[in-house]
Amino acid sequence: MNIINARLRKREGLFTLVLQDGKINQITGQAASRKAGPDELDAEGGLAIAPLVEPHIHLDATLTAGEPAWNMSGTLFEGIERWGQRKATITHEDTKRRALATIGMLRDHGIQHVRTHVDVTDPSLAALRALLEVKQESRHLLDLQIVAFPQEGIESFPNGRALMTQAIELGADVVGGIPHFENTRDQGVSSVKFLMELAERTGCLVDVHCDETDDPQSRFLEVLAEEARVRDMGARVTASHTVAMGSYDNAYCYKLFRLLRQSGINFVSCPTESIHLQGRFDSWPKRRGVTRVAELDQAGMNVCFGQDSIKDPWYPLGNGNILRVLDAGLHICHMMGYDTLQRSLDFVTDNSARALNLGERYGLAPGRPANVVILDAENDYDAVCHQAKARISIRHGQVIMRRRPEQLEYPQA
Ligand code: 17E
Ligand code: FE2
Repeated sequence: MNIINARLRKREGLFTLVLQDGKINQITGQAASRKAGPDELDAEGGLAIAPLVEPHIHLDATLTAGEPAWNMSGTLFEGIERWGQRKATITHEDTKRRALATIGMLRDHGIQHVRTHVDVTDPSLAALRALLEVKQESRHLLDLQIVAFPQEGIESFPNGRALMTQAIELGADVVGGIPHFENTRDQGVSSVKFLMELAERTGCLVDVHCDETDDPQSRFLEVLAEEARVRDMGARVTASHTVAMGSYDNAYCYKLFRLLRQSGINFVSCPTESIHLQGRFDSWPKRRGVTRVAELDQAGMNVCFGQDSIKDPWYPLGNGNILRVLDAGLHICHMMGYDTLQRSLDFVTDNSARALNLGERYGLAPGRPANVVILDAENDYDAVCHQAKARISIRHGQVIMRRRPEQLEYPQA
């Protein structure tokens, strides 16, 4: 199949993408727009991009908001408490049904690569077992990475270390953590050492919920980065949230950034989630409660945006549209300079793919998988400005989603 009349990011003109045997065979420039022949798909001047990526979501918790009670304070801590109540009632079927429904929402927004955290502070590991099945059953729609996420702690939860180890043995791809939630600072530090050791021994990637609090004394990021540096694992390690960095003073950050650069770790910010959950213990002025996204980016570190939640105990909204999160993130993080807008899709495509270590499995280039999304936009700036939608999603050379553009009518004209 050929995709014709497509625009490409950061390039002028129209292009044809030749897809063959599930791979991108070649990409060539067109002198002018032309009509589609048989077995050709007309992008109609839309922007062809590598699929959107969701680098941070909790598919075991989505679509549970209000069950059995709503998070009334809007804090992370009440979210964890409410989730604890819901967690007591989860079943295999219930988890699979909600995860698959959410995956449908992600598909509809052109997402084909997802990293999900799954709570493993549950002696039965029921959610993990369900998500391992979901991963297989949704392969035709997206690639799923599963993080063994210790929601209630590794050191502070009964048998926490054993549950993490068992989760990796069962087939989780990524080792998680939550050092700021452990009972003591020492436990936070030892949890990070434990999880890095586990990842190094098993060859897994790492993605830690790190310093998801406005407390400027929460400084586990430096521990994670140093562990990554000495083990030479930085490219395989991601620090998620790191919102305490939004409360660190500049003197500490100056030193911290030197270590972060040396470590080469990746960052995920979830700006809609954090603007909602953080700042809750402030009266006025209220902190933004997001990490230093623009500063990390300017310092040459890899940073991307994730949605985190869709209607769960932490966040009652969300619809699978990562471009909505990009829009919010650019606002919240003071990132609407012209240069940043021109490459804004980096934060939901290439940067996220790098955090997920997708390597050659991702990108619009000959030899890569024939996974392509056509956005209803001419370029990055236009995509954010017009809140573009994914019009067509192609996976392994097959169309898996096609959206009819909305039409406006003006009856009086
Ligand atoms: N769990 C957590 O610790 N933090 C979050 N933002 C979510 C779940 C969604
Ligand atoms: Fe999260």
